[in-house]
Amino acid sequence: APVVRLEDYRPTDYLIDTVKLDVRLHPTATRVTAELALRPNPKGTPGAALTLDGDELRLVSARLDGVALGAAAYAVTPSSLVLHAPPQRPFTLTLETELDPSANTKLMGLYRSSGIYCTQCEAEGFRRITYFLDRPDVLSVYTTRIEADREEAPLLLGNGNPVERGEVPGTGRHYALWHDPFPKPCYLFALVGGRLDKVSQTYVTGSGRAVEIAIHVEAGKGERATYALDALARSMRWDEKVFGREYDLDVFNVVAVSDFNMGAMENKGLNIFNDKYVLASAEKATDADYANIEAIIAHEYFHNWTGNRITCRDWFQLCLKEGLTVFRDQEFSSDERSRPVKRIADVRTLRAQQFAEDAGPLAHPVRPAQYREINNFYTATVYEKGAEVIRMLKTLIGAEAFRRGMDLYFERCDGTAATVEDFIACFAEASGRDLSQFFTWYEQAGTPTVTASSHYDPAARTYRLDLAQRTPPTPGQAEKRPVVIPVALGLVGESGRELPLKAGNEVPLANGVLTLDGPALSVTFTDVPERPVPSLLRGFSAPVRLEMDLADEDLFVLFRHDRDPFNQWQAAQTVATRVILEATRAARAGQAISVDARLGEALAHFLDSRAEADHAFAAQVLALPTEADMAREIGGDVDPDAVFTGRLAVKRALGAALADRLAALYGRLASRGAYSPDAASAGRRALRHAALDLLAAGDAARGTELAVAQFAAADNMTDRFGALAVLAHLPGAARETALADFAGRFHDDPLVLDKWFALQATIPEAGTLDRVRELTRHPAFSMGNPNRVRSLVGSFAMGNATQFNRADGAGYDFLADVVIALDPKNPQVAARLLTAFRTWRMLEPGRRAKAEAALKRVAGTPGLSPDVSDISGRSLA
Ligand code: HT7
Ligand code: ZN
Repeated sequence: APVVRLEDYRPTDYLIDTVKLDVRLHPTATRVTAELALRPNPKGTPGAALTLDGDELRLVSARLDGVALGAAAYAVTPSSLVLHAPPQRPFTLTLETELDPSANTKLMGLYRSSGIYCTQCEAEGFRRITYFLDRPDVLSVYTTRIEADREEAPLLLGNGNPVERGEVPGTGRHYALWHDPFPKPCYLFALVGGRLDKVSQTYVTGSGRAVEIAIHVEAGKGERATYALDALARSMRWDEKVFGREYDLDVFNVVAVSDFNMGAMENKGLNIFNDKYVLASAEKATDADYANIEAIIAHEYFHNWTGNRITCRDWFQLCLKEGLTVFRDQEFSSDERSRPVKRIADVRTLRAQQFAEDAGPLAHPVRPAQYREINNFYTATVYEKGAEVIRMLKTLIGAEAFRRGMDLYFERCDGTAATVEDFIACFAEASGRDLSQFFTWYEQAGTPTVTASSHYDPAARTYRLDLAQRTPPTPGQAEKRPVVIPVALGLVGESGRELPLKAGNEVPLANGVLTLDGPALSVTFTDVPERPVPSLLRGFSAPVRLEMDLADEDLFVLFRHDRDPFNQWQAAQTVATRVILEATRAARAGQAISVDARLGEALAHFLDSRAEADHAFAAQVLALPTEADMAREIGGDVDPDAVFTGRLAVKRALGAALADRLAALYGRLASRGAYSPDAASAGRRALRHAALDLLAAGDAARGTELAVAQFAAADNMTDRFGALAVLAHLPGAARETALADFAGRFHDDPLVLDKWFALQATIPEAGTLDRVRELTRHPAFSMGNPNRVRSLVGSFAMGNATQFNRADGAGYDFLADVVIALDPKNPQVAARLLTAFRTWRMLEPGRRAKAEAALKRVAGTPGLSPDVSDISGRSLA
């Protein structure tokens, strides 16, 4: 595929003001008639040919202003339709195409999922339905007539508001007419046809408009959609309250389908979801599932303003809608649940996904300057780092100016296809600040490292803090500029009191936030009554790596006393990271591992004094850095077996040292009463699970006994699956019995079996690859379903460091085989699986060579999709 560059952006030569679609659904021969009202774009080239995009299309007929097009007037292939000399006035092009939704395994365009007709058009799926100017800066008003067999598809949904429905006499077919008054790009088009159950309610907006909100799910699963419906209503209220944004149509429909390439899609008035992010019940969904459902329902709903009403000019601006909408959904979940715990969870994800991406060959800026395959840019950098950039903006200009900037953006850009420049201009205006250097965050890839050192002068009562930043080179960007880094900070006395923050020299310090915008900055604080411990990057105020050689004892001070809960947690993590690093070094050197007892003592004190105050926070404290966290920390020449051994030794030592406390905590936190997914109850279960996990590491027999009992007695999936997850790390008959029991209980529920597939794929034992291969032949497994593939193969490749990175390279070969086999069917999912190699250069030489060979084998496969060829090519570059 050719490279597309941001600098080459040009407006289209034609505009499409209205689109009238007539879609006659049929399992294998769906007919689509598209009536496009076109006109020359005043910003385009007069007289230019009109080139419409297509993808695997078959044209049946083409008419211009009602007259069949002569053969000489146009050229058509499955991937384009060119009108050589279009009229230089408004005209109508009527195109008829025929599609086979049942044969659509790519799940882009119109396809069938368990008999339900549905669409996925972002990013470039609409061109698989009809020939079109398939780009986000072409905004049109859509009217859609959907026709189908009444028995097969009693429910027919489209974008916008319902206008009319009726029978097609004598055919057994019926139709529905939908009209969406808001001009939109074609990637937001959607339709659904099928036999579905619904849960619904009337939502009254702040200004008193009644909106029918509904969730449609496979027959018999309606009960499991009530949580999602409630989350939707809460999201709508929150957006009114916090961003002043009201919903704008008479109906809002959500449809859940079981075959879906990603999490969900924000089509105007008709969100389509992966059913994993809609369906929940106490018996079948975990607390984490509930939290994800709430977050994704909110995310897609919030797109109505950030993405739909204001869309992107081109796909380079993807972060304009995605980073901003992630920021909005993070804020929603923080308000609905616990802000510090949500922040810790988000930073864990950011580091695990985005920092990993930024440190390897797939690194790219939040706003990339070029791409070959846009589907490969729905990344942690665009989404998660994109959200961090907005968060920093808010920190830098303050909450009030941020809100004014958002209001201005909604007012000024509503109904347009905007750019990141348009967005930032609103905040520059609202705050009176020059944000030109801030813009570097959008253009420069890589994770900056901030180094900090300090000196306290007791006689002068001054404290000097020296900060410096540097960003390592990334592909195509050897030289890096300094970025604007808000460093939220505090000074903590040894006894834990917060010391005054008085900057003695001319430095950019406001509201406890220092702005580091050059390569280095020195600040001298005055009237500092005692030697302070610096608490830097409070709340993780910038997406950077912090290097500071604080003594362990200072970190314990922060862990105990910092008024910022994020930095309390961070301090404990930093100590744990050091302890695991040392254990890993010893393991690699073949030496005996000894574990510094002070970490256990600090955790013991924490369990005794504070664990009960906030269960969810305590669970985060007890969760050690992951193997992947450790690998990133080591940074190169990584031996995943040594990391695993070192980390496990630390976990065992902590489990043994804290055994009595953990057992007591585990007993105290036992479930009482019926399951409820609320944050406090989920926090209690999370801490209980963390206690059991650690306890089982220290004492396998006791852990097995407790986990087996919990598994058998559980009345909810969080407890049952939590017990099974602990058993998964304890080889033996009890584990296999529980796994078999679980499969038997939930044999008819694919979403629950996904948990079972995923768990087995992450067992850190030599037999796991064979187990995974065997599971690919399980009757419930299918390469055609993205959730199954991600659960089994994705969990193996992304969540099992020792077995994916087997020294013999068999893990890599397995993934390469799956990617090559899946690519012709579903390139998007295949390409995403292949990103499991994104950190291959950090491995020790033996594994690195094997990973490279597997990647080269993929890259050399004839007929690769643009998706996989792009990822394999960039990974090897
Ligand atoms: N805007 C959506 C991203 C998306 C997508 C969703 C489903 C299948 C294919 C897709 N391509 C891109 C989802 C979101 O971020 O809200
Ligand atoms: Zn999104």
